Amino acid sequence: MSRLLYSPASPYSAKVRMAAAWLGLPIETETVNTNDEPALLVDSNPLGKIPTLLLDDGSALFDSRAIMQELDRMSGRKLYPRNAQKRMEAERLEALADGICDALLAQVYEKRFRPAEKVHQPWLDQQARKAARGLDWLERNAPRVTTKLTGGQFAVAAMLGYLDLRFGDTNWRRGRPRLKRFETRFAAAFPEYATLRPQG
Ligand SMILES: N[C@@H](CCC(=O)N[C@@H](CS)C(=O)NCC(=O)O)C(=O)O
Repeated sequence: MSRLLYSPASPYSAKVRMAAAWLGLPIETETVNTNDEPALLVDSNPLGKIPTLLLDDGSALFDSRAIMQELDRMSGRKLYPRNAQKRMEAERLEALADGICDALLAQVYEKRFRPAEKVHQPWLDQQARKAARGLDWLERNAPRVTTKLTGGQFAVAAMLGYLDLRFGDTNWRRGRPRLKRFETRFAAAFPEYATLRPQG
């Protein structure tokens, strides 16, 4: 059985775990600490990043978007729309949500891994602007939640969960009612969100 290396706080991992659960795919999961650079992880993924999916044939797949495409194939194409235009929109939504995560993580890592006197505030501010612009774009183009969830929606939900986990003080819901509504409707359509969203 495939095995997913992940961490509970990781938004990219949460996206993949939620999608796998939604599709009912039998995938084992194992937590890893990327800072320890465990052999299990770095021998499979030279980048030492999660999520990494260990496949039955002994090979490994990364990153999260490549894994999502594999989940789509494993499920008989149930994770992304078949219609070309809608599929492109779902993939763009995922890219944007992941990109917002990149900007959020850059801020977390800047503070976590650099000595306090070397933290560069203009860099933090630039990353925060990227995230804010991304959220504003999502507010203007909030995804509609129907009975068919897509990879893009799992990505947005995982990113919002990460915002709550690490940036709760920014009050991202203020002024973004459509994004807040997406969150509520997504949580109703996929109750496992409560347990699979990024956790500290
Ligand atoms: N583009 C990658 C990003 C993965 C990523 O940056 N994951 C973080 C955890 S949320 C990580 O592994 N960080 C450890 C590191 O960068 O060394 C993806 O979509 O999977």
